Amino acid sequence: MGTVTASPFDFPFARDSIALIVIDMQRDFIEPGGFGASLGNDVSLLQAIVPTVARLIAGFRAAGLPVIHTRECHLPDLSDCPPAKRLRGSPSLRIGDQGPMGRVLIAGEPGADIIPELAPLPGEPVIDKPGKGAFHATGLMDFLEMHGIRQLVFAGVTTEVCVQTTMREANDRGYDCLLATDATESYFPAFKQSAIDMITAQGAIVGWATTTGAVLEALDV
Ligand code: C5J
Repeated sequence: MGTVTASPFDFPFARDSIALIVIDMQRDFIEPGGFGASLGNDVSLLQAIVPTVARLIAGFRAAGLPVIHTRECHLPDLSDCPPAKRLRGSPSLRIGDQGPMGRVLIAGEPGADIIPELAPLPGEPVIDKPGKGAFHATGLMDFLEMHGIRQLVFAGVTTEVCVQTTMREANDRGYDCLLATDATESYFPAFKQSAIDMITAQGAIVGWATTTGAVLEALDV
């Protein structure tokens, strides 16, 4: 077992049971004209991490370690979208509405796709999730168990919503969680920092935080 330099203390790195999980790097959140932009967010903040996430993915692929992708999206008939999620507030576009990139957050529509720069390779799992957390109503846990994965490195968006929710779900299920802080982003920089602080407080109560460089160094690729 190696270590990754991390906060609040070094992360015990188990090469034979670690995977990268890339959360929701979808056109709807990252590109102008998508769902995130329609909510009034500045998507350029999220676009800035794309090269770093790409480096992290390349490192895991080069090391022969699993890369898992997630997408927040719903079935076309919206049967997996709680009305409480779809009908909340008065957004200009609701989930399922026709937007500039097809129906918003609907599986199979262009906006729900992972951005081309980070496209999954054939054979890499893509977990479609109706919630913020990637364990809720998905086959993620089965996949992890089947492949003996006990540790997850996290990247993706947004830090305080889908990334943090999934880290908390994973932590409660007994996984060691390591967040690559330069490979995750929020539309709200203060929320990103708060999420990192909450995750690492109290002796890594949810998990650890590190940099992409430190992860790549541990991978030795
Ligand atoms: C949000 C996400 N922010 N992927 N989704 O609604 O974080």
